[in-house]
Amino acid sequence: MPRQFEDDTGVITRTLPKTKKKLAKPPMWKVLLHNDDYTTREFVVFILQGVFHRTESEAVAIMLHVHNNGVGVAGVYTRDVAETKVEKVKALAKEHQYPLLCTMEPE
Ligand code: TYC
Repeated sequence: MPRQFEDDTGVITRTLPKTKKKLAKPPMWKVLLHNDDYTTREFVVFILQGVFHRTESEAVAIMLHVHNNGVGVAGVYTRDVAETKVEKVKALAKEHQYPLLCTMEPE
């Protein structure tokens, strides 16, 4: 679009440049927790509260969903944040010697 034009009566019209371009929403990633037979329920709740900032009742509901269904979403984040969450869960699981598996996939 021209920024400035003159019509047949001599009136000059100017269009102000856009000051706020809309940005595309970033792709989002689901961070998944996987069930296993050895990680304690309490540890999974601790992870969901500490790493994913879930309330106690949200954490218990997600943990039970994973326990009953095999996998569940701990949270949805941009890729960098999701990667950091996965690394934190891995480090804590290793530190506490649990086999808890945490992965991420595009939403
Ligand atoms: N299945 C585990 C138990 O019965 C609990 C558990 C839930 C483990 C969720 C991992 O991601 C998990 N102790």
